[in-house]
Amino acid sequence: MALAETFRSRTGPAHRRVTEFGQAPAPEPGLSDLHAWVDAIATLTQPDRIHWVDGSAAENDALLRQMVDDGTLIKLNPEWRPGSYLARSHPGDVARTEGRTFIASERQEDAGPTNNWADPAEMRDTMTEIFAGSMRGRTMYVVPFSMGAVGGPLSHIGVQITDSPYAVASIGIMTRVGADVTRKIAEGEPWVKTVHSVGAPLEPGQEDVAWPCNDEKYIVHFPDTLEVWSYGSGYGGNAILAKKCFALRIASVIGRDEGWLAEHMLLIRVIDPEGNRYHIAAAFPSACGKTNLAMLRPTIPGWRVETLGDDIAWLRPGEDGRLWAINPEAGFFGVAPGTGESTNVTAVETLWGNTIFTNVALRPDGDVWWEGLTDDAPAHLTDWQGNPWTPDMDRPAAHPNSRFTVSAGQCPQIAPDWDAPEGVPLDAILFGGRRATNVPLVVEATDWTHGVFMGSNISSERTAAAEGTVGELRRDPFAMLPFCGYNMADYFGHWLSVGQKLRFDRAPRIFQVNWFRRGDDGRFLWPGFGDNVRVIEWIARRLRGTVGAVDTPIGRVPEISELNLDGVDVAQDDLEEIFAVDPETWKVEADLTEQFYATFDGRVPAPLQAELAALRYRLAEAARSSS
Ligand code: GTP
Ligand code: SPV
Ligand code: MN
Repeated sequence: MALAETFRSRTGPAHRRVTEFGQAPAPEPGLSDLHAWVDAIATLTQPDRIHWVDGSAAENDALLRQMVDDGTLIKLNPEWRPGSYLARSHPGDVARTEGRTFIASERQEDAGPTNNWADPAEMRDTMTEIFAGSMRGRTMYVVPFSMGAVGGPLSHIGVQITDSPYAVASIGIMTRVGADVTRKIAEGEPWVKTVHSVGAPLEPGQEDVAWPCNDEKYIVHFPDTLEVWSYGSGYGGNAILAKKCFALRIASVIGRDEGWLAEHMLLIRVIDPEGNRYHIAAAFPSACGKTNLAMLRPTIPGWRVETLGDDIAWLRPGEDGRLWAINPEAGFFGVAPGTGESTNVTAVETLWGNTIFTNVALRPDGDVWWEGLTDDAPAHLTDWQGNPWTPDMDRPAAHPNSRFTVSAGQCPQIAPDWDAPEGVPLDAILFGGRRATNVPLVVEATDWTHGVFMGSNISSERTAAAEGTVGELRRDPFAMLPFCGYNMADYFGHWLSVGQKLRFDRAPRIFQVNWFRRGDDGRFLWPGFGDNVRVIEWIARRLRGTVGAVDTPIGRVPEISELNLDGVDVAQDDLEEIFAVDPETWKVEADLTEQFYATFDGRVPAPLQAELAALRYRLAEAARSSS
């Protein structure tokens, strides 16, 4: 007997009761797969109730009210933060769990050495086992969602089943949820199945906790059948399955097969004083500045940035030979600490209300606070775990990976057409990371292949966005290390092949940036944030062909005198250090690249191996001419 049947016979059919809102859609023929799948998951997980989410405001209000009553959310003082809530997670459920994230592809080599592979048949049995009865005592929500405007040419739809009302409210902000998606399913549009349980069934009479979760966690992707199963965590990227699990890991596989790219990128439109528009996408690892660049307030007068997206972009070659991009999300799930008036005033304004905060500190007046929101901490706070906190304590009041969840439409500089189904044509792509040494402020790639080589070499110091040692340097190619749903070497090859579909004079130009270089004394050498527009300005002039560049072994950098530094104070010594390219330390980088490429057993595309050889040659030449 198959495992699923075993559980069915052991537990009996699910007890159904539909709540006030969550009526199931009428059983029309186009929805029979959906109904059958929901039935099967309910039979397996044994929820007390099934609620079909319609995405209405009334439903959302009821859900939020219920979560306040249950103690999952704290309602913030509406005088300061209308329509806003604070969630405090379990202390062990605060970030993505990369060690518990699996790619269950038929063939292990399709997952590659950078992913945790699992045998799909075995993993399916494991999922059947742990999900059996996992929703007992809880409501099972069925959430139809669209990534990208519903019906758009680059959009994709899916359904998430979850027993977490917090996840439902978050999905409602981060995606487009509602009956129009169910309509698309009924019309026969393909959709992705995603299943989520916090893994904390309730026995009759057992009291619930504010943040149910399970010590045992599984974030599992089945790329061959386009499914996600997530167990044990209520945290963002582990629980909002439309985001990292679907829009990156599963979508990267769909993109590989269909000729497009699913990327961990922000998306902006930059407008110069003459009104010229530039569309830029940028891939930085988690907690390395995407939201900040997406909401940049330029410090050069006359320049403007319009926000299109802050975390994920889907890129597709157009018939015009350009690379078109959409932001498939509908909200921001952003890092709170470091977000303040002096760093990201746009985010601060975006968060005026209608926001769900997770793991930030609570002020006595019922508003929120986190490190970096203001220069000085309030005298008394309740910290992210609910304990009294004063500034003399040597632990932060907000968790370093505390987050806000808010609709994109609330951003004061959101592009008026951010929702346009066809997206925008890209002019430039930036790759970046958090590098205290070696990597200059900006380097331009000589062509697409060199740019792909750059992307494949991104490394970054680890942040609090995932479990692991903060500060440790690791390779994070294209900022996709935790998010690529297939073999990373094949993904490099896919980037090369997408480049071949673009007209060479219309392909976006590729740059590497690093806002995080530090001096010997440990301070950041570059002011960053709004001043990053000075780098964007140079990039824009490069795109127009109105400024030259200096060749270095690793690519083209600005002549320091060509950088617009009016109104900002950066010492000449610091500038020189920001752009320094030391052939000796870069030889070490090249060695690391070689070691990294070697982990792929000969699968790294030959053009990238050739780029590595060419880099070594240029470094040797530079070392010879300087000695
Ligand atoms: P994810 O949501 O995890 O993908 O993160 P993200 O890439 O959107 O990072 P985010 O913009 O939230 O920034 C993370 C941290 O980096 C925040 O604490 C920021 O204050 C800090 N940061 C962002 N931009 C800069 C910069 O230009 N310079 C410096 N020094 N810090 C920055
Ligand atoms: C990231 O870690 O890159 C995030 C947050 O954007 S999460 O959605 O949790 O992945
Ligand atoms: Mn991210």
